[in-house]
Amino acid sequence: MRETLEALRQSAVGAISASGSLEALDALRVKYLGKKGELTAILKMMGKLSPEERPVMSQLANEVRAQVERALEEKKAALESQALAARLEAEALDVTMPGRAVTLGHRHPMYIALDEIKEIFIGMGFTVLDGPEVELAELNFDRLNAGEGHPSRDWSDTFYFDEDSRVMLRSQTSPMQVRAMDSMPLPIRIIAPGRVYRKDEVDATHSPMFHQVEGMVIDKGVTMADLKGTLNTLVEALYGKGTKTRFRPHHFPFTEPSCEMDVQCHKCGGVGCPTCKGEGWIELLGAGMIHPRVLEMAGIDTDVYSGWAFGIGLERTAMRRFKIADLRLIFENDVRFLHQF
Ligand code: 2NL
Repeated sequence: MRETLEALRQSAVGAISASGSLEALDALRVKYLGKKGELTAILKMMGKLSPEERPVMSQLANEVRAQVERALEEKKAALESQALAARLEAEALDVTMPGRAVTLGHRHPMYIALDEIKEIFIGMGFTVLDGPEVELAELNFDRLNAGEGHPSRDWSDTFYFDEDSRVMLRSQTSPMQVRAMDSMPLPIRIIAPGRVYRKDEVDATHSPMFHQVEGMVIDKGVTMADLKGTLNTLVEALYGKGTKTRFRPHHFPFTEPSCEMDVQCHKCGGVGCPTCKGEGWIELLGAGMIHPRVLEMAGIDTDVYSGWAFGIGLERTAMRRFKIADLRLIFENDVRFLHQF
């Protein structure tokens, strides 16, 4: 039995020191010390020994067990520290490596231009309204004094949803202003920016979808002088103090009197150049005193209240501001184009 125990000690210690993984090590523990292991098998034969031999062999067996256990523990500790070292190596972080640049997005040039206009009007006490792009023709046309038969209602100009021409994509943001007249207490100072739709062929200056900002003031004693003062303030904020404007008579169904406002050409100072097509002036927006019939349809007493309104196309403003030659660039959203702003 002594030989068997010595042989076990040798083979166990050898196998343990040669093992290369924690799994293999655990298998060795089971093989030598487990319930069905080799040492247990030897211990079971102790009963067959003489009373003199038994304590001697027991002591030897205990020694062998203790030595194998120690070998197992030491090897386990060695394998674990090896694994930790390998992991630390693999997960090493080089804090001196140059960083990877993050590409940041930014606002679309159209919305840079819109935000600027919004800020100017918010500064003058206006509220910004948002509303539906799918509208009732009643709000888009009838309530704006463009009744049945008005040319702007034509099927060739408007995106209708139904045969009876009752539901449509709004052709201007004015229906929002009608909703405001119906729902807000007077006085009213609002702007209504947003997308509008007209059946136009796409070219360098036209798109079936574009953006507009309309604005409106209704209060007691509001006159054309308020309109001019407010729009001059807008122009000076956009193009600099002292920028000259000019108001020309015009016609819109929803305003009376109506006008268009030009700004003096920033390039040539009014002399005439390619930017202003030799005119010295650049058309910026349409405006006017709200037609009494439009106010009356909203139940507003025209003996007490009056108001003015305007509409400005955003694309044209942004194109001028960022020197964009073709409207299509604004909607194509090629990032190489957009990143220039
Ligand atoms: C243009 C002209 C304009 C309005 C829009 C308006 C709205 C209501 C009542 C009266 Cl609710 N007027 N809006 C007034 C004058 C001109 O737009 O050339 N837009 C690009």
